[in-house]
Amino acid sequence: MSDLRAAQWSLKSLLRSASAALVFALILRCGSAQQPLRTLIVGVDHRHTESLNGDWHYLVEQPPARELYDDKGNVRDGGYAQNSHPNIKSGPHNSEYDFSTAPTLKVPGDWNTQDSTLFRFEGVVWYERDVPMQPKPGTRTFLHVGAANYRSFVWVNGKRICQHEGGFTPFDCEMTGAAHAGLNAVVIAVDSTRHKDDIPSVSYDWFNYGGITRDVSLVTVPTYFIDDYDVHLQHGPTFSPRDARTLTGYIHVQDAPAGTSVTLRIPEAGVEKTLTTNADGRAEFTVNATNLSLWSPASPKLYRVVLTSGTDEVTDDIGFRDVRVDGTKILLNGKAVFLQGANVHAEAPVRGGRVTTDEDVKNLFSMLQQINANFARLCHYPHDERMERYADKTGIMLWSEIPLWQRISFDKSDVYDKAVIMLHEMIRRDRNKASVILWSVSNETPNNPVRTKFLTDLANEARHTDPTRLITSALIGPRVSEDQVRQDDQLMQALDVVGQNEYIGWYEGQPEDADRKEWTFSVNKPLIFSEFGAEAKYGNHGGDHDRWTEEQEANVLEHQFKMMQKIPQVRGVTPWVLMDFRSTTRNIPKLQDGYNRKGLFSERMEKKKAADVVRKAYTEHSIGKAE
Ligand code: GCB
Repeated sequence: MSDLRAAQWSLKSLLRSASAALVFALILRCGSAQQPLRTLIVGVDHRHTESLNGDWHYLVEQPPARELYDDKGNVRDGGYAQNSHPNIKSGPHNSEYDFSTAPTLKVPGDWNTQDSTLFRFEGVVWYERDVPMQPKPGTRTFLHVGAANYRSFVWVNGKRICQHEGGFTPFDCEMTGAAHAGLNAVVIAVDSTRHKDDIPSVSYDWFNYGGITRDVSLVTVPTYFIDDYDVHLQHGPTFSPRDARTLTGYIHVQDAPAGTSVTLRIPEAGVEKTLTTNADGRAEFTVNATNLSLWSPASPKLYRVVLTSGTDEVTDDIGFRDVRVDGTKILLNGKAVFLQGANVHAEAPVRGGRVTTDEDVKNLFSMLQQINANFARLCHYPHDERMERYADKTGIMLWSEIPLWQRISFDKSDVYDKAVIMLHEMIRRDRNKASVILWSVSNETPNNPVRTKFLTDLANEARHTDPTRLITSALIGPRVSEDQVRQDDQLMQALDVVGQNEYIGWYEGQPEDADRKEWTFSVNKPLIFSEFGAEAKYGNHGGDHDRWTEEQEANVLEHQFKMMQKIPQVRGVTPWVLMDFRSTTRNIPKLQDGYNRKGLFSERMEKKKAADVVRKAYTEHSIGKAE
């Protein structure tokens, strides 16, 4: 890390300690109350659901948010959660708020880009919607929230039904006992306040978009229903494409008694099998498929998979493929691949704000296509499921990451538990997506024994939860001031693929310095240069060494690629970053104006010179070899 970066880091630490005092009360308030999430329905976007997207009434509460938290920090069930209405004409007023006449926000959507007074707001926003329902006997209804940042609390008709922590993974709250025929008041309080022991912690280089940022729906299912499943190509100790015909995995039927029947059908692969659940509601299977076409970027074949249990049926579109490492090679279906991609933040091109629509996703992928990418690192948190679906269909390989960014409270066991929950939620949602080949446990964490133990355990947990994918992390350091750069971070021992971030030519030294660097790694594993780049304002031109110009950004990337060509174990590159994105820490007027400008494209999708450098290198496959 350069001195500048080190200074940035310590400045951030300072600010953090200052804000720590401010947030201390809030930590006390929220820190211990979270319940681990039990239900998470997989494949909701492929189920028959009733969308609750659209207008929700909202009320804003600035910290300390006494409607949501009492003075001891406990969540209150009185107040706004009760959705009472003021008795305006006759008085006395029994309440002084009224959701029914309050303005509305669009769901899904961050609040910051919908109401200009909330642009920098971090605190609590209360959402309310009257939901008509006709519950039928023998059915259960869940409120599915694709993601809400960061803490969410849900009431139905005044009864609290669940809460969730984490801004980027889905949760499902059972409404069955609380809902009735007719209109039901659904109130969701979302708190985007940052705390030290959150994941991410208080400081990060992206915009803290608050609110219900992903789709919301009602999922109605029978008493026993399929909540989770995993259908994948058998992952044995060796792989041969000729023998790749065995599919294996499990189907889980929530609350089912042992012996409940479940059917798995994949008509195009000639699979039809009836299974029975064990005492945990789980039915494991291993079946042979006929004429299986494996998923790959060249042929992103997806199979229609139909799961049935009683009257519950789920269909999904799943690709089958094998990914593993062999020495320093990454093998997809037994063939060595070189990953050429870019880092992608979940920010909507042109209109700004969080990605919420198919159009946003298409726009992001269109920029990946322009640089000829076969890969993307979805940083720094799980993205909208639409991204994985799109990548599945179009054959882009993905890296998916939990929001464990730089410094978090590695010394606290409850923070570890939280990281495990986030990891499980990410894997559970996306384990059936062929495009996802890498799970990342973290980004740029300080190299010390406490963090190494934390992340080694987390990497092992990821591997245990999903032994069919590769585990990675983006490392930072060592110092690159010398020409000999030796990376010997012990965390690499726990990874299948090493991610290396560095910013030679931007945070450290000149672009040409990269030419002289000789990297060695203490492990013989595949390496992805997971971040490198420089800032440039679109349309700002000058010489190759004029900072903030498109020319300088392009120059940095050219020298980076030269450096990487000399490192035999490089198996992938993802420049930082596909598109300029909002960050509250980037405040140089006229150049940044609140944006991190390291994009290959501007936030309006305007192509910078750097994008052409990347496209050329990817088209010529000149950066590295697959083997
Ligand atoms: C990094 C971080 C990334 C930042 C980037 C930058 O190392 O991983 O989140 O946005 O650098 O631009 O400084």
